Amino acid sequence: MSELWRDEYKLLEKKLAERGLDGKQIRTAIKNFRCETPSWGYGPSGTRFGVFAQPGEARTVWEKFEDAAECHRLTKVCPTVAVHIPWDKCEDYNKLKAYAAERGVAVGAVNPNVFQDKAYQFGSFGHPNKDVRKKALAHMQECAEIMRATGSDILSLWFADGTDYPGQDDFRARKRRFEEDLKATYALLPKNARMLIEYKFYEPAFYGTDLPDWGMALLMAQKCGERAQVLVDLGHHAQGVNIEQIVATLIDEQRLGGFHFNNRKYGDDDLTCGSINPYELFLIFVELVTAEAEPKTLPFPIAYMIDQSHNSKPKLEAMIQTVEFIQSAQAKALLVNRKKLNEARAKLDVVGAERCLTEAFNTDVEPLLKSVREELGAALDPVAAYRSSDYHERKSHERSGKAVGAGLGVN
Ligand code: PSV
Ligand code: MN
Repeated sequence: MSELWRDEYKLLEKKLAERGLDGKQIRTAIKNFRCETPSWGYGPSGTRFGVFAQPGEARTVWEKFEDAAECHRLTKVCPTVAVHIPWDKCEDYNKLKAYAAERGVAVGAVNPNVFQDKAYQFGSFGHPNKDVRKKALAHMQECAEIMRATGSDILSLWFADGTDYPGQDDFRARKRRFEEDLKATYALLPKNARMLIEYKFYEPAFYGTDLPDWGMALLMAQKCGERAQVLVDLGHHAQGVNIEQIVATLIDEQRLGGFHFNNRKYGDDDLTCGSINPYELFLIFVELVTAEAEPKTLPFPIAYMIDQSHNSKPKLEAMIQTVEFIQSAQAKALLVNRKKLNEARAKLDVVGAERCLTEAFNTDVEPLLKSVREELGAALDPVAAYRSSDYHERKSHERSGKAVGAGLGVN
């Protein structure tokens, strides 16, 4: 790789000093940023219309962790892996913990799955039948035990519950069932663990989703306790919704628990984060880095997680590319001169305030990221390093045969 970026970095350092920004602080924030990758982003997935297996894709939970470890080896910022149960069900979770540790990673958030089993056709916690709710709660208990065995401190909840037609069920009764079962789940959490509640406005329910928006997720979190927080999945909003404002509101209420990064154009598309609307991602990060720079604003660290599963891009390559996009948005957000921004706001200088943002967004942060990656011992250009390695080819040879377990769109 050409060394030109070093000169570019020196120039950028000068530019930052000129803008009155603290380069050291910015580097530290980039260096400390960590992002969890999802096991389901490495395994088989598909659309409603079909599943097209990719050569070399992970077939088992062990292989998913192998790929996640490769992502971490190249980026050095993805040390944890979210698991989805039962997709990643295994006989011995202590063994999984040790296997992960040997490869330099660890189990991150545990995601219960109360949407795929036939019993959940009409819901889980929202189901009118007590036995189905009991079954869902028993699964929560199983997940809490997996958390204990693996050392995970996040239970990440998403429910497919809802109704398809007007009149199908009683909204208030469903809300009360959810409240009761979420409280019961909260009581199952291991000590010091958190419970994140994810919302989604539609799909698979087409009329009324039980946890459709941040308001409902927040309400439920507040009813459960301070270790219950909201999870924002970037693909779970209607067109045009101001996600950065939601993020700011949740931060202010001390209930922003974590993120599921991805991007959407139409529905819950699970596209590469930042590939469709990088400016929106940047604006979200402006809220995040501002809060992170303030003491005592966040009761718990924000859990940054990716929730993507690629069908057209090679999975591991797409994951590494995603991490790069996210780091770029964070770095740009860190370049906003917040002092100048606050002054412009106080003077009602609308253009001046916006220019503080665009100046940062338009800065080329690649040299800065390369310099931090060098310090972290990561590949300077992780995607390029992966593409020129023989990892994909090797795995394609090793991994022939059918996947074990299920994944997105795969039953
Ligand atoms: C649902 O669309 C979701 O975003 C939830 O986070 C699930 O856990 C994940 O996708 C995988 O189905
Ligand atoms: Mn999600």
